[in-house]
Amino acid sequence: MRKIIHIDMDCFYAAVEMRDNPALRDKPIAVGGAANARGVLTTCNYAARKFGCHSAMPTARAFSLCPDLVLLPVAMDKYRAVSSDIHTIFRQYTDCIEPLSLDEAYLDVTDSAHCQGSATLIAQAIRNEIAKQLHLSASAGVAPNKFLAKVASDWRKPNGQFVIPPEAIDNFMVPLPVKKIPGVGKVTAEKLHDKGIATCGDLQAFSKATLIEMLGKFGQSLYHYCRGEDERPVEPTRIRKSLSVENTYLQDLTTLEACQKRLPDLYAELEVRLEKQAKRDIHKQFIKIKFADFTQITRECVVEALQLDTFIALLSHIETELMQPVRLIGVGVRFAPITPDAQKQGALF
Ligand code: TTP
Ligand code: MG
Repeated sequence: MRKIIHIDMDCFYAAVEMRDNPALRDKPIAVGGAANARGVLTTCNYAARKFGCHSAMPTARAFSLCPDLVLLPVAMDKYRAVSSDIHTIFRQYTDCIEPLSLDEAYLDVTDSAHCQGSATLIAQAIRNEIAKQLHLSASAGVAPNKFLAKVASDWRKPNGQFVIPPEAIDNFMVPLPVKKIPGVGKVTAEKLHDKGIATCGDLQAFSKATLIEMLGKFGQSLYHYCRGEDERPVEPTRIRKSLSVENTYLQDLTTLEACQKRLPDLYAELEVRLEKQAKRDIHKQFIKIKFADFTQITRECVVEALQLDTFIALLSHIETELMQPVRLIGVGVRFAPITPDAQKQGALF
């Protein structure tokens, strides 16, 4: 039986901004892009959430809900530095840490000797250290697996923790709404609701085969999740080797020019994704094309720095006469390997 802690910082980017400028503390604040540039909120504090503001909401809409909202630009480097400090605290308790984003991580403390081996006390201690050293609040979930720990960390948010011991799993799962399962978004939830399934208890009545038929591969995970089962280990060395974004087009693209026109949008999205993670040296850029018959090719080249023009060049090197209609374009980068030193400094997330 494992002991897993899932830690999730409370309104992370907004909390960092409030900490660094106490005058903001009692105001509704959000971090995100400007209203006039089709910006969206990356997050907002709890005062703003009371007005109905939330992550991914268009900034213009947020201002219409909350005219006094204080909007701050996204300061990624600052959040990365704080994230690194949080991981330094984690590492005092275990090396088995799997970051999910800057503000979220799984910790496997099964073999930790700290706090008499109590995962509950370790979670408490980590949250205390985060509060004491960094003046930020975190929430934690403690459970025998990753799935339950993640659900649990949301249970007493903000600044709380919730423990699901093995003997409590069955009672916890039966009434749990399906939309609390990570990975069940709006679409899946609606699909399930249409079948009269609202809770994990409802889901438990379905066979694995039926769930797979209904939801594809995710149906198999769901079969286990709705019983509170999850065998996935915490994977501490999830070092990204590459990062890419891709898009499948509603209508196949039939000319090189039509393909080229799609590159700036893909490039912009790639830049956003790169922004969100630790700074890494980029070694290569690649482009991936999937044709109408589902065959695909990739082309890549070594680069010193990321450039849109490189993708345009890679695309034009693909023999146009061989081209069938294109259904998908992807653009991405491959990272240079991380040195052990950088690894120690926690530059992985
Ligand atoms: P979350 O943990 O989802 O949100 P949060 O920490 O702001 O709030 P909560 O108290 O509910 O945990 O995301 C962590 C950070 O990731 C968040 O502060 C901003 C960023 N983020 C985005 O950039 N875009 C998004 O759509 C979401 C959800 C988060
Ligand atoms: Mg969070």
